Amino acid sequence: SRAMKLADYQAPGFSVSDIYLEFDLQDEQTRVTAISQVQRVDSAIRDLELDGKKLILEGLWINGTQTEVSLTEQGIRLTEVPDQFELRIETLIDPVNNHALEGLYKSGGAFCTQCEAQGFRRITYFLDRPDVMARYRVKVIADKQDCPYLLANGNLIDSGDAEQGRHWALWEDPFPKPCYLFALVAGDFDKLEDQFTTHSGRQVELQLFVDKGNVSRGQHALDSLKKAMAWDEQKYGLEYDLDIYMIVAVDFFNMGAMENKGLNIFNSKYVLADAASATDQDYFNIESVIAHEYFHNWTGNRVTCRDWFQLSLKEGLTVFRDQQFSADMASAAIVRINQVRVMREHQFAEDSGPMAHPIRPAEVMEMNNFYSVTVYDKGAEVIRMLHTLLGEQGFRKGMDCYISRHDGQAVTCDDFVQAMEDANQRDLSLFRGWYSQSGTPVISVDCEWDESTQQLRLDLTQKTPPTADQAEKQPLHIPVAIEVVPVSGQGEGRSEVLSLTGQQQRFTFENISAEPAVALLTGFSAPVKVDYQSTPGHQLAVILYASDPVARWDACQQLVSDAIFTIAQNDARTVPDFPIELFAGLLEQAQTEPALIAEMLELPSFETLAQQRDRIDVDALLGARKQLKTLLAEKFSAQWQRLFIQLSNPQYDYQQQQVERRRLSGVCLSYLACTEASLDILRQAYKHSDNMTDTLAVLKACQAENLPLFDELMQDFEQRWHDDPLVMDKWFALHAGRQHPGCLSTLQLLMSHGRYSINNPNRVRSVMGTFAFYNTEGFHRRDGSGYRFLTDYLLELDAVNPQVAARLITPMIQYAKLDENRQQKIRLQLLRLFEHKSLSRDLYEKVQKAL
Ligand code: B3K
Ligand code: ZN
Repeated sequence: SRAMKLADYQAPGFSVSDIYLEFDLQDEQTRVTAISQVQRVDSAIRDLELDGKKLILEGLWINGTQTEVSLTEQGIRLTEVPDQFELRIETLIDPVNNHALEGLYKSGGAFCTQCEAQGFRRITYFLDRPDVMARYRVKVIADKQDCPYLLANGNLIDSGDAEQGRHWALWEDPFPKPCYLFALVAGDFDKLEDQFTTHSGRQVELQLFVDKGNVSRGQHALDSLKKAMAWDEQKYGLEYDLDIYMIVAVDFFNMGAMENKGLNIFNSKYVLADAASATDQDYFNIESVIAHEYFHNWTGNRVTCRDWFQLSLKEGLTVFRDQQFSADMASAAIVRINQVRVMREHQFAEDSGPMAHPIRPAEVMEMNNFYSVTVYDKGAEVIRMLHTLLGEQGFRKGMDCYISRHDGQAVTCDDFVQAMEDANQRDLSLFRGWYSQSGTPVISVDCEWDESTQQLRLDLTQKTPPTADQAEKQPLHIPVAIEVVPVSGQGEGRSEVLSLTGQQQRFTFENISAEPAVALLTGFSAPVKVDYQSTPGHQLAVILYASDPVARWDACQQLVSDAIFTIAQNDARTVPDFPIELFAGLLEQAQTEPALIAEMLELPSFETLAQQRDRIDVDALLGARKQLKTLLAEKFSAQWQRLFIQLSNPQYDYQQQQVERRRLSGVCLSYLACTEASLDILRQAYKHSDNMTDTLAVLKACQAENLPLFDELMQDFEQRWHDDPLVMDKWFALHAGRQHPGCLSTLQLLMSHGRYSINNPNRVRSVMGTFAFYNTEGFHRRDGSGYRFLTDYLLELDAVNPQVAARLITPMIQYAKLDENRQQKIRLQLLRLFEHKSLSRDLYEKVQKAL
């Protein structure tokens, strides 16, 4: 398998204006008839090559004449075709045995599809590339009893009965689209219905399809959809464009959801919620994913990607839009803090590992490997920087220009930046480097305040370390937001966005009369690391007096990180004093800003800490973090207890103030669990909880501290929830994440549990995903048994579902920061995979890069 290169892009030689698809749905043998109207657009290209995978070709006709084809590596070739013709293709496919969950497959009793990025070629032979856009008419035929609902993109135009207890429906989507946005669903569901009237008065039917018996868990998703529709009109002037919007929740799904035109298909995890079974975080995620897929209707569907290297064109932009939406719906500061965590824990790690790539990759072997935290989340950060540089209004002007200029087209990231430039008359040529350069820039800061001249001088230097894919790096245009606050807390602070464009640059501030503390990168204004030796005193001033909540949280994290590293290095019993003073202050104020203070009281995760050093000592770092946690728990045990009691809520409601209190109360519990006297509190909290958020907080606290109570409560939990797969995922994850000597045998047990199935990605992620990503101690066992365990499993999983397997390997390829012994143990396992005969392209690409 070879890599594809962005530089080799060629426009298609043929276009397809219209396609008619007919599906005769049967479990193991579905017949697909595809009739396309094909036109040659490049007279130099004589043969038509079509993509196809795992298809049985039953027949192919050009203008009604049956024609022979030759097979290619990718599909088929039709030689010397006419300039314009009707192409009819009949294929057979096998949905029931399709466990890769790409193309047409069965989820439980329902037929459904997933075509992005290249799944359509598993349905019929076609030009499976996003710059070929056609109008679709789709006829779905299936058994009436098994599949009362027959759905596809667009509007229903006809339906009727067929022989042998079957029936059919005919759908038409008026908007030309790439085949990755095609979708079909046939099955039996419960349906929730609602309506939305757009700004210009269009009446839209909203339909949400869920598994039978789940109606009461669908309301939040439907409400979220209406909020998203209203928000996009108000914020960007973008309205929905069809008469119907359907969302179907399925249990077997590789990712979160899919934005198919007019027919979104969702992982049920991002649809179903009620107080008893879903956490506040679940409610939040549902709202954000529902919005994300809805926002794709404009940023992705109406304006789509020319080729898959441009994926961030739609994903970075749509993630940015869903972040803006979430910030408006909930607490902006907390939403931002969590996004910063994602960047630091996962994206920085990707940048420093073997899969490093720019947000617009230049080379791809398996496209599914590039639905990455870089393309998505760093992509969103790049859009955010544009927003920062152009301002709210300038950004909106650029968006208006982008949408009106490219509606109905398949375009590039460059087209997007060009629209931003043109609408604002700004030169963004240096900024464009963010699209082609991978890696995390490091900004070093040299800062001096001169009392006599009242000047503050900042020297900023940027340097991007080489990455696996790129040795040479250029300076970038980096917006560095800063806030200067007086250390004494007396007097005014100052906020500004500095534009760092050179490798080194000096900024001078006049009239700084009192000693200042400087907060750098406020709001996380760029996806970079900052190297700045501040003092605990200055960090404290930022925590106390800065106006930017993200900067306050960040200073707090930095102060605590420094303490953890000090403990780890000294291997010492001595803990520096400053975190203790800090916590005393935070605990006192906790009630005034519960949400922010909860985030501040949360110790930086192991993953975040790991990204701050070139080499890490896993054991020392885990030990130090634990030591600090226990110390803070004991020192303030009375405060944690008092606060926890004060925070109890009346009956559960997913409402901001309650969410914030529950979050803080969960943090209290996590400290309380480290103290001896807490057993009764934990037990009572579990017993009296009326919602999943509080219940899970108890279980997590017991798990983290390995309390015997954990097993007792988990048994009770299993008894209550064993019939509910989404809740059982939480149970699986709690077991799989528990750090204890027997954790590998626990994993074995979990995987032989009656509710586990290797065919269901949610189950796999909750057990093996949690283990590999978050059970640091177990996964990184010195003897390498954690790595071997994951590898054994990957070999099995890869044959079933390569996409999910390739996600799970992530923690094992990011080994550069580990000690030599662990690195060697990992390489041994990677070699095992590499030598495996039938390794998927997905895993092959990652393993080969990691070795
Ligand atoms: N566009 C889909 C992701 C498709 C992933 C294919 N492997 C969901 C989303 O980002 O909205
Ligand atoms: Zn998306």
